[in-house]
Amino acid sequence: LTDASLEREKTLAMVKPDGVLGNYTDEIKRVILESGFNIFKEKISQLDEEQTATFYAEHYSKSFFSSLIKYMTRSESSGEAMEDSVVSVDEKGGGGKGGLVSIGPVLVMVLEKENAVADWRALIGPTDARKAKNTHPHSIRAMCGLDSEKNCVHGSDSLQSAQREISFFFNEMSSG
Ligand code: RTP
Ligand code: MG
Repeated sequence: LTDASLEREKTLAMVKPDGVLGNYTDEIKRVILESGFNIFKEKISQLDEEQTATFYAEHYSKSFFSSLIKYMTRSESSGEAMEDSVVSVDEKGGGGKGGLVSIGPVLVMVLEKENAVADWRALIGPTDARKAKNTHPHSIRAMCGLDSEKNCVHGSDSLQSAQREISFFFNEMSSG
């Protein structure tokens, strides 16, 4: 760690399964770097239902909670992109039990810059991607989101959330 990286604010960014499977990762990372963030850490991960429920625990009582779990774990088939990803996993023999195996890969990144939490939230735009397309046409959710659920990316909503979410994904003893 350099002194500079210790001082700069950090936030957790995630490209959700629709963003990864829609091949938006490179474009999103280009926008991140052009906007002055440093990508301090990154990894591809895969959330199961329990991990998603923990990550989004604040929404446990919301009407959209079970739908959110399915979206983030990609545990329910819907649409052609989904079926394509299922087929490719099966062809690679990814733990198939004779049936379809669905996966919801996510790319998680620790972004750092001055005012990282608020600036990343501003860059991704409003939760509802349909609204983003109308009112924030240059936002990331306008670029790759679909609606109020399938919105392509996540951003920590406070410094406290950022600390919790960064340790949720990056607390391994071996990581630097
Ligand atoms: P995120 O936490 O993923 O960055 O999104 P956010 O702060 O903009 O929105 P939040 O209220 O925290 O909601 C978390 C995620 O739940 C899904 N959602 N679905 N169907 C719905 O009305 C609805 N509302 C929210 C979205 O995937 C949202 O990002
Ligand atoms: Mg949120």
